[in-house]
Amino acid sequence: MSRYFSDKYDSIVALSTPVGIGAIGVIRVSGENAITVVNSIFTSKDLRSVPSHTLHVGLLKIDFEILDEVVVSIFKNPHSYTGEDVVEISCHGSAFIQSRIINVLVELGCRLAKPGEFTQRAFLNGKLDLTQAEAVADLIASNTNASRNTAMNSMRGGFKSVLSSLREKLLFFSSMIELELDFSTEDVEFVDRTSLESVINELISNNYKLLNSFKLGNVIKNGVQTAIIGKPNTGKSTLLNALLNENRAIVSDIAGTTRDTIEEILNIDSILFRLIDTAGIRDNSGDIIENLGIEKSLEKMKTADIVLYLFDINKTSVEELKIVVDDFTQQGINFLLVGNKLDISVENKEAALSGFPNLVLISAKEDQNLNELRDKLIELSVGGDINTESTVVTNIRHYEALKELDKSLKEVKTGLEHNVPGDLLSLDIRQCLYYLGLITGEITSEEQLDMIFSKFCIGK
Ligand SMILES: Nc1nc2c(ncn2[C@@H]2O[C@H](COP(=O)(O)OP(=O)(O)OP(=O)(O)O)[C@@H](O)[C@H]2O)c(=O)[nH]1
Ligand SMILES: [Mg+2]
Repeated sequence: MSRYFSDKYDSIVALSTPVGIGAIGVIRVSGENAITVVNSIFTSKDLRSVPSHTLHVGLLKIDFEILDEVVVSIFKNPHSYTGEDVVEISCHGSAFIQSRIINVLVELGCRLAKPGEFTQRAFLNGKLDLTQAEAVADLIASNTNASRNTAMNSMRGGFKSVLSSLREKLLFFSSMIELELDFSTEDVEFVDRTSLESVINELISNNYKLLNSFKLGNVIKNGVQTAIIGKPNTGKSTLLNALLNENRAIVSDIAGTTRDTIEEILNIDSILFRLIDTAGIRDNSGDIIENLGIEKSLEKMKTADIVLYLFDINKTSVEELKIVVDDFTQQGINFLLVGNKLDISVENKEAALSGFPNLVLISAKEDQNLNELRDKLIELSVGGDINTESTVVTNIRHYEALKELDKSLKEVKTGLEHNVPGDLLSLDIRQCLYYLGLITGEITSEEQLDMIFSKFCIGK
């Protein structure tokens, strides 16, 4: 039963640290009555009269039960994460204590927070726009320098400010058009069309940079599925081990050693490659298990972002490679040809193979040219440029809206070129502003917000 709240002003509570035993646990409470309700079980002083951004040590007690000795942090609205009154209780990290305190707070009228609800409230209270709120989840999920940097940049308003400068330019453009509309009866072209065109071109090119950054953004966020494919005994497992710098996969000179796929993560310059070692592909192996492995290899080949096609340079003819390249090209597979066993190569193969694109010759066993291979992997996945300092679009929702924005901007441009009346141009500009609003959350629906925030963890 609620002792303190009506539904409208409910206060939410959740454990913000991971569930389980730890040195300390942090329980977060946010809402109009957050301070009052914690105060009702805090025994050492009256939290309602302490200043914001202060810490207080004391016992939490309900009836005759001492719940724990805790440190309470007080943040008063609007200067808190959610924009509401927030209390963070740092308690001892016992799972029992944490859940007991939360249960008591719920008995006193708090409601258990939904995933991401603290951040959702921050958004609803105007503390963050949607790009910043989404970046909070990305920051929590970040696992490399690059993913940390891009998320941090967005969370601190980097993407927001790029979008607001686009928005300002659009508004400037639209005000020029409207000026022209106001004077339309006077039969003069009040606004110079060339300057309008230069503004719209600038907008298109700025947006294009954002769209272009998504290739990198996607790779930073999701990693790159990289399948090592080739005939048996070409050294696929040896290559996996060499890149990982550990003996992960069994290597032997028996063809058909690898039966099942093996997946491991390799970090090159902050990009995570999901390396997949596969069973060597050959016809009629006669072994059922090996054939199943080969089927899996073919499947991985089709779904991978990059296929490393490994071949033994001493046993592979140029004609054979040409067939492979044609086949990959036809299937639209992003591939890199990797000639292995350079250390025992008797003839100089480099000249013969020089006509092939995306080729690197290595020795997996003797660690020759593996850095060149790493560079090629980066080049193939992100075009070689990993600049996480500038704004990088990592979110598919943003990317889709930017694509629509691009279409609308181009419609404005075509309209200008065909001298369409200003009121029609205005409509297209409004459409552009709409797509910007979708990204930042100025235009959104409850369902969309629920969908976005449901991906967060509880307590954030
Ligand atoms: N000389 C030389 N031998 C290599 C090199 N790479 C792999 N080998 C040898 O080639 C043999 C096969 O290596 P694996 O890594 O097991 O080959 P694989 O492609 O995984 O073979 P399957 O799993 O059967 O498809 C082993 O004897 C390796 O030591 C290399 O760069 N140079
Ligand atoms: Mg193998």
